[in-house]
Amino acid sequence: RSNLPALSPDQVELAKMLVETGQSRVFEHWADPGVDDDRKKAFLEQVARLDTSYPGGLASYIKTARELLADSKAGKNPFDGFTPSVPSGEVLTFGDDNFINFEETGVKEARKAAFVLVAGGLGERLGYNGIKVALPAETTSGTCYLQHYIESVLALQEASCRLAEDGSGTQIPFVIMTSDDTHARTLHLLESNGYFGMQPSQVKLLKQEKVACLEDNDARLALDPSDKYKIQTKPHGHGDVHALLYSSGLLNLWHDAGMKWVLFFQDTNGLLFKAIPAALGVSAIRQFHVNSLAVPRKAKEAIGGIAKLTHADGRTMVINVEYNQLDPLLRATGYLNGDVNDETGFSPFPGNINQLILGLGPYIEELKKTGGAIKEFVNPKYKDASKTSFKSSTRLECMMQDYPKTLSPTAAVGFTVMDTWLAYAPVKNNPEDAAKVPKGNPYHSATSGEMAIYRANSLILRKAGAHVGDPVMQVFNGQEVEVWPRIVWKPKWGLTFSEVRRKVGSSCSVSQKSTLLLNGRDIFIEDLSLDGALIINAGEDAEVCCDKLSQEESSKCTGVSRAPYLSFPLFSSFHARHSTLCAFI
Ligand code: UGB
Repeated sequence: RSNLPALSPDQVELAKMLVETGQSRVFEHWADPGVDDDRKKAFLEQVARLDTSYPGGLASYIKTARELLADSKAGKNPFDGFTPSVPSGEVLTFGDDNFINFEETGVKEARKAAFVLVAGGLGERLGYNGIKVALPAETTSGTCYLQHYIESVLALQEASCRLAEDGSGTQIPFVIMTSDDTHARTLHLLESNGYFGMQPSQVKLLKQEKVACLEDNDARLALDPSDKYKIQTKPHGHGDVHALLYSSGLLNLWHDAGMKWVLFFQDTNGLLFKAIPAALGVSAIRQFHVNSLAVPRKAKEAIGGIAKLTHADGRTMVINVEYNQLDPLLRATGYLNGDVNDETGFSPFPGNINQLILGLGPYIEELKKTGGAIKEFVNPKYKDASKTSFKSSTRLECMMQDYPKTLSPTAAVGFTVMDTWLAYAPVKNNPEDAAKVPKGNPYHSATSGEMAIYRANSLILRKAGAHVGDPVMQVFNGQEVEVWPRIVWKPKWGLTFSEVRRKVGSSCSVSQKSTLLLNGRDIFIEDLSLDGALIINAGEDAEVCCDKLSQEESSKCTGVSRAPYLSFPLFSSFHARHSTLCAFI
């Protein structure tokens, strides 16, 4: 105590708490009274931040850490007593009547939804120093992830409000969870780009705090190796999003404004919004409290499996089981072959892609009980089999998809399976590591993420009736990928399959080596034969029609200024061979 500078009563309480929770060692090296007082105060300020940003405070963090570290040392199976089975969910086939029906419902519901992007991670595996949402999702248009997400939400907003029976408008709330690593750069990206067309008041940034690192099985706090007056901290995981949303007060505001859904999504999935309308429709029609988006999963593939777990005492939950835990769990519970494909060629447990849709009302009720705290885990890297010391400090972590773990068994927890090509192409791995991925497994790199967008757009156009050339195989950055025509459109052009089908005639063709960029809402492609590059930029009020208008019709249309409508008679015989046509309206 004699080493402490003059402290406020709160700081005294915090210092006492540290001593009482077995953390006296953090004071041991402190300089004599009167020396380093500013640094000592800064230390206690950091402790105060760590205390207030964790549900239950730092004492609760240390207590939980001791329990989890003891379980980890004892090798306790977190699923002890549970037997897995395949839960029921909705399996969708892109473009069929069922899918279109869910999409229509989803678009109607979108005006009652809030979107939450978790973007606190730096993406160390990607080997990129900047924020991942600033990366281009594809290099044809150069649109970055954040712009794409915002434009997708705005397109949903516009389409949803058009369908609103009472004709009312709305602004879909858009929340971004940041961290110290990403906050300033995310804000800068938004501000320097006019929030990509969104009203700044629509966007809220919630910054997650890191948590204290632990140096041993007694959960003693680790000091920063470069500063003895600082506790070392590390990210706590995307599960923080629930506590942050709860404490922000936003959930109640949304509820009072008539919102019904909250959608959570990750930082680099350029396909996701192709799956969102139908998945939201599933939530609405099936009244799911929790709906996880999933894709067919190959047995042993490195994504978690969604499983129903039934405990010997009767408890049940539908939850993501990480891939490294699923196989041992199956083997331990009577599935002798563990995680294997069934007759469909896929694991019966759908693969979690970590995009969640929660019903707002039940979500608020649950968070009132938990404060948004999510069941944590610890993953210490031990020095040896005695498990008595760590190679480096560890910390508690939590995952947003573990939210259902505390729900009552009566909660409606389901999932929606979509084709992988439509819904999932994350960018997580650097080119070197991606090149080492065994053949046939997904690379999850910037290369594969970009190619997946062209593939999805090509397949959607095909389904809409257009003739799209077959892909060729090419190697980029050591990764062999399918290269489809570089077809890209703005979300407002083709938000749903019905929308795309309405705007594309069946006699269009696009060759494999072509590039087609549709940048505008009302662009209609009736009779286009493209073997080259075509970029159409159409302003808000412009309508562009690429078809076989007669000379007489087109002369009537061209230049009408009241409702700007421009047609290109040129397209009646338009074949762009190895050339580029840019039409700016
Ligand atoms: N994130 C945060 O916002 N804060 C954090 O503290 C950490 C991350 P990763 P991960 O897509 O297939 C998840 O690192 O955690 C954000 C699921 O857990 O890309 O390895 C971060 O910015 C896993 O079940 O992924 O694995 C990013 O947006 C599986 O679904 C997001 O959280 C896997 O994703 C995910 O962070 C997947």
